[in-house]
Parts: sequence; C-alpha cells; structure tokens
Amino acid sequence: SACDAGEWIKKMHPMWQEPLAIPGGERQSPIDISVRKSMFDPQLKPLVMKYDPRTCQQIWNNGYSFLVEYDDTTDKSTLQGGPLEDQFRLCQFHFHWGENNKWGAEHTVDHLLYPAELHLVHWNADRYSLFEEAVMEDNGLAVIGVFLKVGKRHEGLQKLVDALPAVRHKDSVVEFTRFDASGLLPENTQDYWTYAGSLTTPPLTEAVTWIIMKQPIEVSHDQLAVFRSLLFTSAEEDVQKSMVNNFRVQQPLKGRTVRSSFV
Ligand code: SG6
Ligand code: ZN
Repeated sequence: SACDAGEWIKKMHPMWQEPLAIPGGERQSPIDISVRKSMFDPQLKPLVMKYDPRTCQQIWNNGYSFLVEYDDTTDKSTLQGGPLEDQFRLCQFHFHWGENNKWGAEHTVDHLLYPAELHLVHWNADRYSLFEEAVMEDNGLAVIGVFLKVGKRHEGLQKLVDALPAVRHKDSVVEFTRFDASGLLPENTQDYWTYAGSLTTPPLTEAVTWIIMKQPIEVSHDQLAVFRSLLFTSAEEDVQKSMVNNFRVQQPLKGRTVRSSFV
C-alpha cells in the first residue's frame, strides 16, 4: 500500500532503533506533552471527522505494526477543522504498544506512560493528489493520536481484535470491511493538544500536524494481549519475534509550542 512507511522499514531491522539518518530534526515526534507548558488557543476549531465504514478495506501486518487500510481515492472518510485549514483523507490507522501495560504509547502527558496509542493517519487531499506526495510536505499529513488505557473491554475494538490472528505474521493481509473508525475515538473529541511534528518511523519526514486526544479510550488487558500475540517476523523465519515495543523514543521539543483546545 502507498499509505505506509513499510517500504522504508523493510530495509531495516524490525526493531530499528535510531535510524542512521534523520532529516535534520527540527520538529521530530513523539514528544512529552507538558500540560503546564501547553498553551490554550481559543482560535482552535472543533474537529470534524466524517468516516465512512464502507471505505475500510483490509488489515496488513507490515512487520512493525498492523494497519487497517481505507480507500482514500475519494473524499469519503475525512478530517477537517481543529488546527487544520484543509480537508484531509483517512488512509489507515495503526497502534503502538508495549510488552506490558506499563508502557507502549509514543506520546506522554506529563511523562505519564499509557500502554498503547492509536494513530489515525490522514493526508491533505486539498493540496496534494497522492499520499506519497503529501508525506514529503510540511502540511501533508494529520495524525490523530488516541491513548489506550487498561480497563473494561472496548466493544468497538473487538471486531478488529477478532481479526488479528489472521495477520499474525509479517506480510500477511486479510480483507476487513465496514469498520467504523469513529468507534475508536473517545467520547470527548473536542479536547486535544496539537503541535507540528514528524512521522515516528522512517522516512521520519516533518509532515505531520499531530492532534492528540486528551481523553483516552479503555480497552481490556485481554484485547491488548491479542496485539502482543502478533509477530514482527514472517512465517518463513526460524526465530519468531513478538510484535511489542513498536514505539519510537521521545524527541526534543526544540522551541515548539504545544497548543490545547481547552483550558
Ligand atoms: C506505523 O507508523 C505504520 C506505518 C507508518 C508509521 O508503524 O506501520 O504505516 O505510517 C503514515 C505512515 O507512513 C508512521 O506513522 S506515525 O507517524 O503515525 N506513527
Ligand atoms: Zn504511529
């Protein structure tokens, strides 16, 4: 799929640490969000997500995470508003998680570690005609981050969890349709932080407007355990490696401001 950094990852070790070349690194992600230092911006508009479940196509284990991929050839599943001036199209979502419930998310809030983080990846379809183009531009992508905390079972997530054993190995793909991504958003989507950052995997381009939801969603320990049963490795490899700790280390803020939509 085009909407993926897997092409770059394939050339590297599955548990790539710091890549050999970072593009300068003035606005890299993820970061720690300091609640005290974030600045309320009354100009920030409400977010408008319009996701059409009929654009959902497949799940793919790309050897770093699993991606739920959406048809992004038309404006059927879109994100607008918030800090964004343009309309962005949903192309995929994926998660980052840890080997246990003590860590796993990429962003932190006042250094608080959540066990997992959902990323809904969108590209700017007003300005660019392809994801590949948008990924190279500083206003090209908008990613919504949602923290997962352990609690009660998440009904909206369960259909996805049930499909995961079919994509246990790297490079496996399974048809997955009619999944409503808005079912994974927290109840309150109007309280968020936003800042200018980058992709958290190669090519690490500084293309992303990050929108991090204040309210986490609750998932059960058993649901996260199914994420951890996935593998970084393909069926052909002798030594199987569990897909865990697929997050990037935190990056310096370097003078950036994190804005909040709420007081
Ligand atoms: C994941 O994050 C995905 C991959 C890629 C990457 O690991 O496997 O598809 O996503 C948009 C994109 O290339 C980076 O996305 S992220 O910055 O939202 N974490
Ligand atoms: Zn991500």
